[in-house]
Amino acid sequence: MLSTEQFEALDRDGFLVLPGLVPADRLQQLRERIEELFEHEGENAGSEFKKETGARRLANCVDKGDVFEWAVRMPEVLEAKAHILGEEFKLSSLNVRSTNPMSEADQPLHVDMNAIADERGYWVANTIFMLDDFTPDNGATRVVPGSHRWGQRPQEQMADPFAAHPEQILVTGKAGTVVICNAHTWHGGTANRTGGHRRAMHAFYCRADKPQQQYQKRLLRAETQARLTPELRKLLALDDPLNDAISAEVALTSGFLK
Ligand SMILES: O=C(O)CCC(=O)C(=O)O
Repeated sequence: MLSTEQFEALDRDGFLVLPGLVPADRLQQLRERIEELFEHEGENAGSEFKKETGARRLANCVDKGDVFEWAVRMPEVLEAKAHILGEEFKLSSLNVRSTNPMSEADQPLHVDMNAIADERGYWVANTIFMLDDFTPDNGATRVVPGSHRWGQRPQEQMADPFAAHPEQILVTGKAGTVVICNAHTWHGGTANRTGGHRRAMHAFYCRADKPQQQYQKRLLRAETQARLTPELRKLLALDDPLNDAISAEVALTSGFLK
């Protein structure tokens, strides 16, 4: 499904922008369900993972409606993940991050899970679903192209990872765009200087031998686990003893700059 040129761009830049991948009806269903969840969860929203000043967050989204299930098994996304991580990978978490109107601060540049590629290669890969247009003013994600190849973390190389990096670019696009991200690439959300929310959903994957950010087997209710297809059970590593051994302890402890 992805072309040779797209794979080359992903390898070179560490991210790939795929416009128009989410159909309008899916986009609408997602936005509606997400707003329902923010309303319903109130102060607890995001608490399975973390809360963040300046942004609304939801975590553990596979457990929160079947509208989320298709997102974690989109063929284009899975193909790109296999390219980055190798054939053996799993979902690490499915979260929503919505930058508040007039939020003042950029996130620091970071790599997800603080991950550095090891002797087997890359082990984290993220996906940003733009649920609203990402514009230069509303908190679009900043990315430093090629930084996944440096084998370094921003907080060790920059005096101030909150500051602008000379090589950073803003990833803008229309709602429905999907950004595939090698999550070793330095990136972060930016300040939202508009009066509207900027909503994104993050489908985050990791290599099979690494811990999940959110241990799906513990977080998903029994009724959710019972309805998942074998394909999804495998993708979430629900029947994987190795995952049980490595994910239970670190679950819920990892965030950027930790
Ligand atoms: O929402 C974004 O633009 C990026 C968020 C991100 O990188 C994070 O929360 O780790």
